[in-house]
Amino acid sequence: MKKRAWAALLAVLTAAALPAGGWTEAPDEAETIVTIVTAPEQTQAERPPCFPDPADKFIRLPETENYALGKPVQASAHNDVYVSRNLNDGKVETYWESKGFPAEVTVDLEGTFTITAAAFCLNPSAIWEPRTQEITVLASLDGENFTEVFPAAACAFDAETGNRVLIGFAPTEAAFVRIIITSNTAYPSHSGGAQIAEICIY
Ligand SMILES: [Ca+2]
Repeated sequence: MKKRAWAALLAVLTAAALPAGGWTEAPDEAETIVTIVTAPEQTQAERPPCFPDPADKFIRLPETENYALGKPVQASAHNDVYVSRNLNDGKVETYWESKGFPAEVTVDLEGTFTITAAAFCLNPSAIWEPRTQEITVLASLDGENFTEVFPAAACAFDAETGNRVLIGFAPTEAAFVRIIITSNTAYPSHSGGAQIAEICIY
């Protein structure tokens, strides 16, 4: 079929599909049957009691300022791509892994604060099996002389409780915090090391 014949046929079909006089606006009456439904303002997700939030079992972290977040960090050697900046980037999906033991991390708080607690987090995914890591916490005002505020202890990480460890200690003035980790039951081999996704200081 030639192009002119196609155009004529298309015009006939288009005219047949349109109502007489072409398209018209919807009648005003349509607006009168619209029902407006209002609902209470909901500002956050709500969960019925019959669906408990898995996070309810998580160890609660303080809501006060985390003095370590984004601050300069120095750490002993790391494995592969698990570098020290992963320690306080605010993401539990990124972690630091030391190259052997003892592993040491020092956070410069960039100011002097009265600290009372520290938290150590791993990814809460169950892929991260339960483990204990022996951790010591020390504090310093000058970055050279450190005092122990939490003596070495086996800290248990478990995805069931959020893979978090929260420790408290006597209020201490600190500008630097040092963490020493001497074992990790999930990675004890010669090439293994400490694993921490986030260090938080409160
Ligand atoms: Ca991280």
